[in-house]
Amino acid sequence: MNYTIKHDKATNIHYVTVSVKDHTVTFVDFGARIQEWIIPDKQGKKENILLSPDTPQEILTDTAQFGALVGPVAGRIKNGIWNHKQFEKNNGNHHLHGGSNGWWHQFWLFDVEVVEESITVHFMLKDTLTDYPGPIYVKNSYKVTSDSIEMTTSVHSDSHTIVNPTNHIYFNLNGQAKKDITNHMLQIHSDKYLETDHESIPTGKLLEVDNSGYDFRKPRLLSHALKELSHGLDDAFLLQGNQPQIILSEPSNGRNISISSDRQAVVIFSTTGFETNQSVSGKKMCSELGIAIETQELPDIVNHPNLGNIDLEKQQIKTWKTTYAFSVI
Ligand code: G6D
Repeated sequence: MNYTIKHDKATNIHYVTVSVKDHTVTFVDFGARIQEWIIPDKQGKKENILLSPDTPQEILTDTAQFGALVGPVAGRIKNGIWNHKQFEKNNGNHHLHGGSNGWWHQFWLFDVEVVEESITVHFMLKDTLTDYPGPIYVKNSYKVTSDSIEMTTSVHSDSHTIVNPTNHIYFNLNGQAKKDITNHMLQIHSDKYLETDHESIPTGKLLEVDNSGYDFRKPRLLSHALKELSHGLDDAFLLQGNQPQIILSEPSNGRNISISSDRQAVVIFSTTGFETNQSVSGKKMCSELGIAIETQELPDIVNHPNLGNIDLEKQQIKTWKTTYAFSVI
């Protein structure tokens, strides 16, 4: 069990690499990112299972939030308006992922805590750069155990504001993004998904997954599922209590990720048709090279209060936990 810290002078980015038993995780202070996660396959071959921007400069200029802690509010806010306040319209006519100065695009402070069986990297941010009422104080901790990353996010503010963070982690269990994700199996314990319009804005209606292409209650091969869903997946599923709620696997190499969360929902983004100039894990980003799994409260919930709320009252503390566990079967 050990950790190292590397500093890239040109970008001022710090890489914190933590090794515990059979896996190694690298975090980055710009965006409080899970940058790389190296796990074995059933032959014992250790490879990176995330989409990871290849250079510090690519992290600095990233616009797809690879592995980043997104906030104050992940997802879209229709027309960027909340409580008569106009947020930045950085996605057409709407506000997305906390805006261009969101938490994913800020340098966080960090420290490392070593205890007998685990190493935790704590990231801390006092957010004064987004135009949300605040400042918002956020602590995002990643506890690396023998077989998991336990992410705990805690927020408070001296003002009444809104917060709905997520980690925008993109998986590719083939390792080093050597193939696309259509050979993966996906299971989601969810009976309902959120209807959206042509601009990916929620209508506020929760639809039954039963008899639809959104039914992942039993494990499904993504090559089949993504053929049924012509635009791929960029959708929020209401999570049930039984944990783990989301299981992603690559049967031929035995890699399996189970995700357990106390969050209300998960957004699954299959990156179908998502082409950017970015190079990730040694490849140019292309359609279905990775799958993002983003636990959070339902998107655009400020416009659908019947579905819940993401208000953070003055001096209120909110804390959430999502655990990413790996196994080899
Ligand atoms: C696209 O609609 C998708 C988002 O869900 C995703 O987070 C982003 O690309 C990176 O806007």
